[in-house]
Amino acid sequence: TRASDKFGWTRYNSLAEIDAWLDEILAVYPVVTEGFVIGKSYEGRDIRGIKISYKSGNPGVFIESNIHAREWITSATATWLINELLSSSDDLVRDLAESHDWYIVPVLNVDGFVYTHEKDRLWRKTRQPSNISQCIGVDPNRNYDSHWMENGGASSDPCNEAYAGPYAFSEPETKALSDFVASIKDKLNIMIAFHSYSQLLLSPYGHTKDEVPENYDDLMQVAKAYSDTVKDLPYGTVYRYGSSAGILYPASGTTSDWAYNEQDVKISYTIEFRDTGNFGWPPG
Ligand code: ING
Ligand code: ZN
Repeated sequence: TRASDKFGWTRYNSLAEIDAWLDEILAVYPVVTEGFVIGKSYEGRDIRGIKISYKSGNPGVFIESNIHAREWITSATATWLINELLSSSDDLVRDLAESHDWYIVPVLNVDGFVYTHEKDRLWRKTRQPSNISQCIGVDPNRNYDSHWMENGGASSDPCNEAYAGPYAFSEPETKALSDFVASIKDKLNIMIAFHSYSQLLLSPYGHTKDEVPENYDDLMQVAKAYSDTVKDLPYGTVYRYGSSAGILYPASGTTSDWAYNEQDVKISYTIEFRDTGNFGWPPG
Protein backbone atom coordinates (compact mmCIF):
# COMPACT_ATOMS: atom_id res chain seq x y z
CA THR A 1 0.00 0.00 0.00
CA ARG A 2 1.08 3.55 -0.59
CA ALA A 3 1.86 5.71 2.41
CA SER A 4 -1.18 7.83 1.62
CA ASP A 5 -3.50 4.85 2.08
CA LYS A 6 -2.35 4.70 5.65
CA PHE A 7 -2.47 8.39 6.46
CA GLY A 8 -5.44 9.60 8.45
CA TRP A 9 -6.50 11.14 11.71
CA THR A 10 -7.68 8.09 13.67
CA ARG A 11 -4.15 7.31 14.88
CA TYR A 12 -0.93 9.28 15.19
CA ASN A 13 1.43 9.27 12.22
CA SER A 14 5.22 8.97 12.15
CA LEU A 15 7.45 11.63 10.63
CA ALA A 16 7.98 9.44 7.55
CA GLU A 17 4.21 9.13 7.13
CA ILE A 18 3.71 12.87 7.50
CA ASP A 19 6.49 13.54 4.96
CA ALA A 20 5.00 11.10 2.45
CA TRP A 21 1.57 12.65 2.93
CA LEU A 22 2.98 16.17 2.42
CA ASP A 23 4.58 15.03 -0.85
CA GLU A 24 1.26 13.70 -2.00
CA ILE A 25 -0.61 16.88 -1.03
CA LEU A 26 1.95 18.94 -2.96
CA ALA A 27 1.45 16.71 -6.00
CA VAL A 28 -2.35 16.81 -5.83
CA TYR A 29 -2.59 20.60 -5.31
CA PRO A 30 0.37 21.97 -7.33
CA VAL A 31 -1.25 25.29 -8.21
CA VAL A 32 -2.05 26.54 -4.71
CA THR A 33 0.65 24.82 -2.67
CA GLU A 34 4.40 25.11 -2.42
CA GLY A 35 6.68 23.02 -0.25
CA PHE A 36 9.53 24.65 1.58
CA VAL A 37 12.38 23.57 3.84
CA ILE A 38 13.38 26.01 6.58
CA GLY A 39 16.61 24.17 7.39
CA LYS A 40 17.99 21.06 9.01
CA SER A 41 17.66 19.74 12.54
CA TYR A 42 20.62 18.89 14.77
CA GLU A 43 20.47 15.27 13.54
CA GLY A 44 20.28 16.43 9.93
CA ARG A 45 16.62 16.00 9.11
CA ASP A 46 14.84 18.47 6.84
CA ILE A 47 12.36 20.72 8.62
CA ARG A 48 9.56 21.04 6.13
CA GLY A 49 6.64 23.35 5.62
CA ILE A 50 3.87 24.02 3.15
CA LYS A 51 2.60 27.33 1.82
CA ILE A 52 -1.01 27.48 0.73
CA SER A 53 -1.89 30.51 -1.35
CA TYR A 54 -4.88 31.05 -3.61
CA LYS A 55 -4.06 34.67 -4.34
CA SER A 56 -0.82 36.60 -3.95
CA GLY A 57 -0.69 39.41 -1.45
CA ASN A 58 -3.07 37.90 1.06
CA PRO A 59 -2.28 38.51 4.73
CA GLY A 60 0.07 35.79 5.95
CA VAL A 61 -0.50 33.33 8.76
CA PHE A 62 2.41 31.31 10.10
CA ILE A 63 1.75 28.16 12.10
CA GLU A 64 4.51 26.58 14.16
CA SER A 65 3.62 23.10 15.34
CA ASN A 66 5.21 20.26 17.32
CA ILE A 67 8.05 22.41 18.66
CA HIS A 68 7.65 20.17 21.71
CA ALA A 69 8.29 16.59 20.70
CA ARG A 70 5.60 14.80 22.69
CA GLU A 71 2.75 17.14 21.71
CA TRP A 72 1.59 14.88 18.88
CA ILE A 73 -1.90 16.37 18.69
CA THR A 74 -0.31 19.55 17.30
CA SER A 75 1.02 17.96 14.10
CA ALA A 76 -2.16 15.93 13.78
CA THR A 77 -4.07 19.21 13.94
CA ALA A 78 -1.69 20.99 11.57
CA THR A 79 -2.08 18.25 8.94
CA TRP A 80 -5.85 18.26 9.49
CA LEU A 81 -5.85 22.02 8.95
CA ILE A 82 -3.82 21.69 5.74
CA ASN A 83 -6.30 19.11 4.48
CA GLU A 84 -9.31 21.26 5.38
CA LEU A 85 -7.87 24.41 3.81
CA LEU A 86 -7.34 22.52 0.56
CA SER A 87 -10.39 20.30 0.37
CA SER A 88 -13.24 21.64 2.52
CA SER A 89 -16.36 22.88 0.78
CA ASP A 90 -17.61 24.73 3.86
CA ASP A 91 -18.04 28.41 2.96
CA LEU A 92 -16.30 29.72 6.08
CA VAL A 93 -13.31 27.42 5.62
CA ARG A 94 -13.08 28.29 1.92
CA ASP A 95 -13.13 31.99 2.74
CA LEU A 96 -10.38 31.56 5.37
CA ALA A 97 -8.29 29.41 3.06
CA GLU A 98 -8.51 31.71 0.09
CA SER A 99 -8.20 35.07 1.86
CA HIS A 100 -4.91 34.26 3.64
CA ASP A 101 -1.50 32.94 2.72
CA TRP A 102 -0.80 30.00 5.01
CA TYR A 103 2.69 28.92 6.01
CA ILE A 104 2.48 25.74 8.07
CA VAL A 105 5.35 23.77 9.62
CA PRO A 106 3.65 20.62 10.97
CA VAL A 107 6.71 19.25 12.82
CA LEU A 108 9.38 21.74 13.86
CA ASN A 109 11.18 19.53 16.40
CA VAL A 110 11.72 16.65 13.99
CA ASP A 111 14.50 14.95 16.00
CA GLY A 112 12.50 15.03 19.21
CA PHE A 113 9.39 13.85 17.39
CA VAL A 114 11.19 10.78 16.01
CA TYR A 115 12.60 10.15 19.49
CA THR A 116 9.10 10.17 21.01
CA HIS A 117 7.98 7.61 18.44
CA GLU A 118 10.98 5.32 18.83
CA LYS A 119 12.41 5.72 22.35
CA ASP A 120 10.62 7.90 24.88
CA ARG A 121 6.99 8.92 24.35
CA LEU A 122 7.23 11.87 26.74
CA TRP A 123 10.37 13.57 25.42
CA ARG A 124 9.83 17.35 25.14
CA LYS A 125 13.08 19.03 24.14
CA THR A 126 15.43 19.00 21.15
CA ARG A 127 18.12 16.31 20.88
CA GLN A 128 21.33 18.35 20.80
CA PRO A 129 23.80 17.28 23.52
CA SER A 130 25.18 19.75 26.04
CA ASN A 131 28.83 20.71 26.56
CA ILE A 132 28.35 21.02 30.31
CA SER A 133 26.10 18.09 31.18
CA GLN A 134 25.18 14.53 30.31
CA CYS A 135 21.57 15.69 29.89
CA ILE A 136 20.42 16.10 26.32
CA GLY A 137 18.29 18.72 24.65
CA VAL A 138 17.01 22.26 25.00
CA ASP A 139 13.46 23.48 25.47
CA PRO A 140 13.06 25.16 22.09
CA ASN A 141 10.19 27.27 23.44
CA ARG A 142 12.68 28.95 25.80
CA ASN A 143 15.40 29.32 23.14
CA TYR A 144 14.10 32.26 21.08
CA ASP A 145 15.97 35.52 21.22
CA SER A 146 13.46 37.67 23.06
CA HIS A 147 13.99 38.33 26.76
CA TRP A 148 16.02 35.10 26.69
CA MET A 149 16.59 33.75 30.23
CA GLU A 150 14.97 36.77 31.86
CA ASN A 151 12.69 36.84 34.87
CA GLY A 152 13.06 33.21 35.85
CA GLY A 153 10.84 32.00 33.04
CA ALA A 154 13.38 29.39 31.94
CA SER A 155 16.16 27.26 33.39
CA SER A 156 19.95 27.29 32.97
CA ASP A 157 20.11 23.63 34.04
CA PRO A 158 20.53 21.30 31.04
CA CYS A 159 18.63 18.60 32.91
CA ASN A 160 15.57 20.82 33.37
CA GLU A 161 12.60 20.43 31.00
CA ALA A 162 12.62 24.21 30.47
CA TYR A 163 16.36 24.50 29.78
CA ALA A 164 16.82 27.65 27.67
CA GLY A 165 20.04 26.42 26.02
CA PRO A 166 23.58 27.81 26.25
CA TYR A 167 22.56 30.91 24.27
CA ALA A 168 19.54 32.15 22.32
CA PHE A 169 18.98 30.25 19.07
CA SER A 170 21.56 27.62 20.02
CA GLU A 171 19.21 25.05 18.47
CA PRO A 172 19.27 24.61 14.68
CA GLU A 173 15.49 24.17 14.74
CA THR A 174 14.64 27.53 16.36
CA LYS A 175 17.39 29.26 14.35
CA ALA A 176 15.92 27.90 11.11
CA LEU A 177 12.39 28.91 12.07
CA SER A 178 13.53 32.39 13.03
CA ASP A 179 15.53 32.93 9.83
CA PHE A 180 12.61 31.79 7.72
CA VAL A 181 10.05 33.92 9.54
CA ALA A 182 12.37 36.94 9.43
CA SER A 183 12.64 36.52 5.65
CA ILE A 184 8.85 36.79 5.21
CA LYS A 185 7.91 38.96 8.19
CA ASP A 186 6.59 41.78 6.02
CA LYS A 187 4.00 39.35 4.66
CA LEU A 188 2.97 37.98 8.05
CA ASN A 189 0.05 39.29 10.07
CA ILE A 190 -0.45 36.31 12.35
CA MET A 191 1.75 33.82 14.16
CA ILE A 192 0.25 30.87 15.99
CA ALA A 193 2.28 28.32 17.99
CA PHE A 194 0.56 24.96 18.54
CA HIS A 195 1.04 23.24 21.91
CA SER A 196 -0.75 20.81 24.18
CA TYR A 197 -2.26 20.55 26.63
CA SER A 198 -4.49 22.77 28.85
CA GLN A 199 -7.21 24.28 26.62
CA LEU A 200 -5.82 27.79 26.60
CA LEU A 201 -5.45 30.57 24.07
CA LEU A 202 -2.45 32.62 25.18
CA SER A 203 -1.24 36.02 24.07
CA PRO A 204 2.12 37.63 24.81
CA TYR A 205 3.76 38.23 27.10
CA GLY A 206 5.29 35.10 28.49
CA HIS A 207 8.29 36.83 30.00
CA THR A 208 6.34 39.11 32.34
CA LYS A 209 2.89 39.55 33.78
CA ASP A 210 3.58 43.11 34.85
CA GLU A 211 3.02 44.41 31.34
CA VAL A 212 0.71 43.47 28.48
CA PRO A 213 1.04 44.23 24.75
CA GLU A 214 -0.45 47.51 23.55
CA ASN A 215 -3.07 45.64 21.49
CA TYR A 216 -3.92 43.26 24.37
CA ASP A 217 -7.64 44.22 24.34
CA ASP A 218 -7.91 43.35 20.65
CA LEU A 219 -6.06 40.08 21.18
CA MET A 220 -8.45 39.21 24.01
CA GLN A 221 -11.52 40.11 21.96
CA VAL A 222 -10.46 37.64 19.28
CA ALA A 223 -9.59 35.06 21.93
CA LYS A 224 -13.05 35.42 23.43
CA ALA A 225 -14.66 34.94 20.02
CA TYR A 226 -12.60 31.76 19.60
CA SER A 227 -13.53 30.48 23.05
CA ASP A 228 -17.24 31.23 22.62
CA THR A 229 -17.28 29.51 19.23
CA VAL A 230 -15.49 26.37 20.36
CA LYS A 231 -17.75 26.03 23.40
CA ASP A 232 -20.76 25.82 21.10
CA LEU A 233 -19.30 22.96 19.07
CA PRO A 234 -20.41 19.38 19.86
CA TYR A 235 -17.60 18.66 22.37
CA GLY A 236 -18.40 21.84 24.34
CA THR A 237 -14.70 22.38 25.02
CA VAL A 238 -14.01 25.31 27.34
CA TYR A 239 -10.93 27.34 26.47
CA ARG A 240 -9.64 29.97 28.87
CA TYR A 241 -7.65 32.90 27.50
CA GLY A 242 -5.24 35.57 28.68
CA SER A 243 -1.54 36.36 28.52
CA SER A 244 0.86 33.44 28.99
CA ALA A 245 2.47 34.83 32.12
CA GLY A 246 -0.88 36.07 33.39
CA ILE A 247 -2.92 32.86 33.29
CA LEU A 248 -0.30 30.10 32.95
CA TYR A 249 3.25 30.74 34.13
CA PRO A 250 6.17 32.99 33.24
CA ALA A 251 8.12 31.68 30.25
CA SER A 252 10.81 33.68 28.48
CA GLY A 253 12.26 33.10 25.03
CA THR A 254 9.05 31.74 23.52
CA THR A 255 7.99 31.77 19.88
CA SER A 256 5.01 34.01 20.56
CA ASP A 257 6.96 36.69 22.40
CA TRP A 258 9.72 36.61 19.80
CA ALA A 259 7.28 36.99 16.89
CA TYR A 260 5.50 39.82 18.67
CA ASN A 261 8.52 41.68 20.03
CA GLU A 262 11.19 41.08 17.44
CA GLN A 263 9.30 40.46 14.17
CA ASP A 264 6.46 42.91 14.61
CA VAL A 265 3.81 40.22 14.14
CA LYS A 266 1.17 41.81 16.31
CA ILE A 267 -1.33 38.98 16.22
CA SER A 268 0.64 36.32 18.05
CA TYR A 269 -0.85 33.46 20.03
CA THR A 270 0.07 30.19 21.62
CA ILE A 271 -2.75 27.68 21.66
CA GLU A 272 -2.80 24.81 24.12
CA PHE A 273 -5.10 22.12 22.78
CA ARG A 274 -7.23 19.60 24.71
CA ASP A 275 -7.51 18.27 27.30
CA THR A 276 -6.96 19.71 30.77
CA GLY A 277 -4.96 16.74 32.02
CA ASN A 278 -6.99 13.52 32.13
CA PHE A 279 -4.98 12.13 29.23
CA GLY A 280 -1.94 14.33 29.74
CA TRP A 281 1.43 14.08 31.38
CA PRO A 282 2.29 15.70 34.70
CA PRO A 283 2.53 19.49 34.39
CA GLY A 284 5.83 20.89 33.16
N1 ING B 1 3.26 24.87 27.32
C1 ING B 1 3.97 26.04 26.97
C2 ING B 1 5.42 25.96 27.39
O1 ING B 1 6.25 26.22 26.53
C3 ING B 1 3.70 28.51 27.11
C4 ING B 1 3.31 27.20 27.60
C5 ING B 1 3.76 28.80 25.79
C6 ING B 1 3.95 29.50 28.00
C7 ING B 1 4.10 30.05 25.36
C8 ING B 1 4.30 30.74 27.59
C9 ING B 1 4.36 31.02 26.24
O2 ING B 1 5.71 25.66 28.53
C10 ING B 1 3.53 23.65 26.85
N2 ING B 1 2.61 22.69 27.07
O3 ING B 1 4.52 23.42 26.25
ZN1 ZN C 1 4.47 22.71 24.31
